[in-house]
Amino acid sequence: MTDLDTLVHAAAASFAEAPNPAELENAKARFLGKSGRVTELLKGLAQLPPEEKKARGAEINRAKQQVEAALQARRDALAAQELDAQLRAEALDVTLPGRHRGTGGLHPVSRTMERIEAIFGSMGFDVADGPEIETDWMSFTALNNPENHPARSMQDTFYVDLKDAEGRWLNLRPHTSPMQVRYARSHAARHAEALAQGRPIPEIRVIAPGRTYRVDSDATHSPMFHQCEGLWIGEHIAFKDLKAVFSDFLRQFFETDALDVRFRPSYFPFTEPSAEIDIAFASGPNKGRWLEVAGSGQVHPNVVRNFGLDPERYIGFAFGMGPDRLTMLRYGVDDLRLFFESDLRFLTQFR
Ligand code: 2NL
Repeated sequence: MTDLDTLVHAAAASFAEAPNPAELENAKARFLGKSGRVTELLKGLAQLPPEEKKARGAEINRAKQQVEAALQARRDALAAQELDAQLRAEALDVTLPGRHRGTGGLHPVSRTMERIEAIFGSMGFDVADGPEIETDWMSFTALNNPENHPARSMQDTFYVDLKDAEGRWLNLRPHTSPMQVRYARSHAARHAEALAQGRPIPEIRVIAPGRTYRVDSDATHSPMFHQCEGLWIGEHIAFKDLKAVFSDFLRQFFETDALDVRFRPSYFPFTEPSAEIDIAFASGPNKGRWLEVAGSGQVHPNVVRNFGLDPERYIGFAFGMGPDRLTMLRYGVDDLRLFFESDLRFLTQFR
């Protein structure tokens, strides 16, 4: 083996040991760099007598080409290794099922809320929305609830372990009535102005849909449920208007005129007289059965006074219904809890 063969072998071995491109370039420098072993040999040619130079130069160049070939081979091998590793790391299983971009849909109770808002909207009702945490006065006192009424108890109402800035205990509103009180009171300035000018006051015609809370939980009661209350106050708003408005609403909501509506005397602290509203379908699974769908009545004078209005002059009606129950009736759902379990197998049926 000549000294050049040894050199080529040493270079090939050294390239083979380089585990990555950076170390391979270091190894290259040791042989082909400015003071690498091959370069030193070429520089040494100058000392040779002219007759030996040509042959020795050709041998060194051949050796240099072999070293360069070994270098290129190792570069290619390392690049192939790297590509291989990358392909393995980024491997895709093209047989996996694709991910669907599901189409969203409205919750069935939201659909009901939207229908209620659209129907009452078409009858000129405004829609009011507001706080779910309320004061005692808003939830109970303003609505003529006696100081020791059981609805105020911790067995019925969720209290918040916090007082407001005035030191009053707060509750999760047990109905949406507080929002109607807020709405009526916020219009008091407009009313005062109209009165001062001898004009009739603008009517209060509003619905308040939203979440409400009570200590109650079974197949027909959820601690969080929905309510939609309505209020129409003016100078000549009578019980017949309640009957017309609500009967019309029910027939539009259930999309049928084959529907009996009954106003059955009842009692609520905030209305006098009061009535439970029942309906009976002329066909379908509930055919001929009276179903309770809302409470209603003529707003109690004390409540009108708490709106900031004179009960001798202003009168009207209010009603309260449960959109959860209306949704159950409309779609034939028999367990309220299905609405709040977020099971897509149930919810996607309403898309
Ligand atoms: C029920 C009872 C009712 C009202 C709600 C109401 C609101 C104000 C003033 C007077 Cl601000 N009344 N709301 C009146 C009668 C009945 O609902 O059982 N709902 C499911």
